[in-house]
Amino acid sequence: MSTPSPSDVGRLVHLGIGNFARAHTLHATDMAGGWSVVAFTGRSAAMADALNAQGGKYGLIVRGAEKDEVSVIDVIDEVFPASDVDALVRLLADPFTAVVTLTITEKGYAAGSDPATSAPARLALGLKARREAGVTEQIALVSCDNLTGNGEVLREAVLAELDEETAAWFADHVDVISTMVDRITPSADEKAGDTVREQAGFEDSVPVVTEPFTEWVIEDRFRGRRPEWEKAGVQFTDDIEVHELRKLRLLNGAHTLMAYAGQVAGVERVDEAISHREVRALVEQLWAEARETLPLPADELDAYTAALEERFRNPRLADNLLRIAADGSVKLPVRALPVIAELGGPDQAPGEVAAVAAWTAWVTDRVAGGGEVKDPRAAEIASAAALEDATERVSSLLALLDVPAIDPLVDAVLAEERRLPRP
Ligand code: CS2
Repeated sequence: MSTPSPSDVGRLVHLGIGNFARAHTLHATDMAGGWSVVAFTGRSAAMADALNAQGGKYGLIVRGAEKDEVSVIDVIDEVFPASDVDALVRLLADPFTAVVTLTITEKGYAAGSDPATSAPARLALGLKARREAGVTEQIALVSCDNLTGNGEVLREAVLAELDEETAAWFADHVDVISTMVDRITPSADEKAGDTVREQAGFEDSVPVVTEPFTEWVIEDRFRGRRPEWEKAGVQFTDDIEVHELRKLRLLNGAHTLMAYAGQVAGVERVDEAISHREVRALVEQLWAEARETLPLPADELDAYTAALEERFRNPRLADNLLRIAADGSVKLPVRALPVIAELGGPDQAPGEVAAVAAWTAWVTDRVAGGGEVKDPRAAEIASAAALEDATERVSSLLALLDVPAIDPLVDAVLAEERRLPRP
């Protein structure tokens, strides 16, 4: 095992260049210095044209409770649309490429075998080409998505697409790394472009707005080269799981609860949801339950939730609940259902059940009102949510969560649905 030396440089390829990656992963890579970065878009290819037209640069607005700090980040060399599979294969077959980071969202890991639409399938093609090119240097695949054991999930997804020979080569040549990522990054507001122009003199068609807080904890098992992310305050650890669980269950769990319960109660933004007396009480309840499953000292958890509350209250961030409400069918199984199961069932976890009930209630209201539910299972959600009989409706919705049935969950969800605050 070779420890990366500070003089090591290489190319980092990033998959999924949305707002979050530009606020977090690539910003940290910029601060680490020295590396070349090539990025691929998520589903929207338009981001490639927009960023290439401005030389890969973008404005980053760090929006504190009191003021904005604007900088122009110049770390990306080139952006390709996700559909350019040849470009990715070429880059992975090049020994200079040593790291691939991914922000492809939770649903990106279950996207099937078609390289045109599945990042794991594209990576499998790239790794095959790397083996065939005789590259001996290790490459690291680094997952930056909100999943427990995101490295393991990525490893499984890529291995499932690999031919036998490349699968055998994989163990010696590929590291798959889990990480915990955190920086709340809302959709940019309409004035963000003006803010970047006024404060940094840069004309930007795709600016990023983010919060001051940022955290990245990475599993410490690279055999090959990697950016010196320590320079950006990144923490390396031998025990990634506890960091992932803390963040997913406390931050993302509360986010999911607020996204649905907040909208059902008639508010639109995170700062409004956390200030809503009854929604906030539900968040406190969910936190109390999630904490029971986390092997961390009480004072550390107190400090963490207090800091979360302050972040959620940031009055200038304007984080829309609708952003967080997307993809509930893949978020709830990571954020809420494991806590219910670990605590021994719905009776032990009413706050977590409320998160699930807020989802079933919200999709039901939304479908009834003709609104869009953004979710990989949107069509099935729409038919389940329209069922007349409440028990059938809730059981059909829960069946979409792809987790083993928790027995009395349907009744518990129905009961919590009735208790949710309404306008
Ligand atoms: C949010 C996350 O979209 C969501 O579901 O919970 O994007 C959240 O803002 C980030 O994980 C914060 O680090």
